[in-house]
Amino acid sequence: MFHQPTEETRIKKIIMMDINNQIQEFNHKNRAAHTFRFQYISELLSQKGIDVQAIIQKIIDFQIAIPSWALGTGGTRFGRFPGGGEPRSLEEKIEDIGLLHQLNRSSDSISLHIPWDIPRDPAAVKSQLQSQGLKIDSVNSNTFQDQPDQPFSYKFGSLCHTDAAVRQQAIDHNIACIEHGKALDSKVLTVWLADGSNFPGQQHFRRSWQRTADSLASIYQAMPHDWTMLIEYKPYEPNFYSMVIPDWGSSYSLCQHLGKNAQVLVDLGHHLPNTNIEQIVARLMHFGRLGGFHFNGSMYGDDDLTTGSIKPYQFFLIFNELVDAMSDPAVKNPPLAWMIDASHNVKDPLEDLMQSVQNILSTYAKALLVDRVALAAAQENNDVLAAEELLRDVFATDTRALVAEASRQAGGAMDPIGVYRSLEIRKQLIENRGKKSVATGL
Ligand code: RM4
Ligand code: MN
Ligand code: MN
Repeated sequence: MFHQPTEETRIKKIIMMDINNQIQEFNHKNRAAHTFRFQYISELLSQKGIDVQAIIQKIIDFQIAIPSWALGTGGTRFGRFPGGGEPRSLEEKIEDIGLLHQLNRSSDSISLHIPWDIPRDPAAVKSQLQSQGLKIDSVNSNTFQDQPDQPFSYKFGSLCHTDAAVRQQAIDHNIACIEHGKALDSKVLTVWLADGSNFPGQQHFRRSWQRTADSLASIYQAMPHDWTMLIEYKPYEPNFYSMVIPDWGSSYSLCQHLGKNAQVLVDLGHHLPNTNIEQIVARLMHFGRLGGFHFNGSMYGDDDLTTGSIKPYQFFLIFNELVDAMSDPAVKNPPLAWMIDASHNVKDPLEDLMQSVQNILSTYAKALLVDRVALAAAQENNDVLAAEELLRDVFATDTRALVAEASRQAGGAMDPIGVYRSLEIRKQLIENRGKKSVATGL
């Protein structure tokens, strides 16, 4: 059941109201150091003819959705080590995201995973979202786990299953997700399938593909005309021999088959080591088929680490392609849905999310600084060194003061994690929700 505001949530709301004052105080205290750093980068960029305020506005406008399933402590198949104060209900998850958004002004939406977070009382959810300045981004279906009350098992797949009754159950679940989304004004359904096989011979590649394509078509037909279906690929896990949708080419082909409202979703961790993700991004945008993006950090696979923590240069090169295509009027790609898809095993989930947002924004800012005219000239002249150095120079530029300034101008904290720590927010959440509270999700 959706929780009515209880005494404890009422108390916490009072604490949250105070945060705005504390943010302003904190900003004021650190003003001198910030001004020094901001003036330095502003002068540096102005000398290059860059409109600094235009860059700041772009950073302010860049909003990243937070998934409802990533507010608790993540685990591995070996264990889980919760830090306490996890949100116990959808209402508390929305509160956490509202808090994040107050701090950084860049997390204005939430992605829901069904059935981990079923909005039982959509009107109440909507009014809570509104009061916290938030909205629903996408609804995400889950046919990778069996629910206690479902008649058929997904052990051998969902939309690809050999049994039509299992496929229908998975189709119906996706349609139910669309209904939940409609009630909350979402317009995006994200489909990630765990379907695949663990052993050679287990699954017929062509037939399982065709069944998946047909099932997706049934879901696509049930979608309102102004909705988008995002199809996410992943090379392995939970199936290790084959996945029905392992790569961008498979997602792309399904989208082509379904229609113009189907788009590919790139999750950064869903690639084998050393894959040239920036090239994939450029290809998909060239085709007008990149619809969504899941940010996270990866060492080997779907590690779901902090965005930008492992390969910051590659992350910058990916953003460079995104910005290049987004700023090219010849590219007819729709606006992208940005989301963090991470799992927090050893960090405080809220701190980890803020760290990811900071890394995303500072990397986006770098990509905005690339001199695209000079880069194109170097490329046309085959001046390899000049082209590479243009990128490396921007990558080495410290853009954090631009992000801090954007947050300050938007009413947020110049140092969101600093404020969060100095206010001991996790301690307050533990006091309100308990040490052993458990969030649904990863
Ligand atoms: C998958 C994929 C999906 C996410 C699930 C929880 O690996 O990244 O986007 O919904 O995990
Ligand atoms: Mn994902
Ligand atoms: Mn994933």
